[in-house]
Amino acid sequence: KEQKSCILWFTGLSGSGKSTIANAVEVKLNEMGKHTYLLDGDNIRLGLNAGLGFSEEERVENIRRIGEVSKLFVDAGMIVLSAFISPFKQEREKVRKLVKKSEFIEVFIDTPLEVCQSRDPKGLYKKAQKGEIPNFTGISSPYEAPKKAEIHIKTDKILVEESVQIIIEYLQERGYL
Ligand code: GGZ
Repeated sequence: KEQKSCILWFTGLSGSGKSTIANAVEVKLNEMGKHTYLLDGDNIRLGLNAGLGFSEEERVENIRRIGEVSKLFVDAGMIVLSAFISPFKQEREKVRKLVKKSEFIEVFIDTPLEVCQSRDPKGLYKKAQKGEIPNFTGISSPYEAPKKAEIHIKTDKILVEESVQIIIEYLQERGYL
């Protein structure tokens, strides 16, 4: 294999910046000639997982399938970027155990709830607060923050480009790139 494959598993609240950062990391990796695949709500929740909602059971199944798909892409030699809230610690740990120890890199996009709420690009927090969206993460459904993520990014202190740099440097220092 020319490149060392792995899963960059982005976890964080809705509006935390997971997708934005994951997309920017992917652009950078592609510029470096690396083969990547990005899994997010757009290609998973609208396709493979269409029909799964946001109850605890459905989120567990959502993450289980995404974990299995991520593993397949790792087998195919890719650097996989998976960006989902993945609010439950136990489900993230199950995905971690699907692959070799060095192949799972948890990236905690740590943006305070208040910041996510003030951004509210799709108006979802506002709706959730009015009770119009049940089981909304951070409002009426829990988010279990990672305690020992490989990469912990506090987005309220840095720019997207700096977050990208932290992740790229992590990969370089450990021989993934
Ligand atoms: C959280 C919800 C919900 C509820 C719809 N709770 O900001 P977005 O819109 O684009 O990203 C959120 C996305 C979360 O899907 P995930 O597959 O990442 O969630 S999980 O890992 O928990 O299975 C949000 C939208 O879906 N959304 N309803 N109730 N986010």
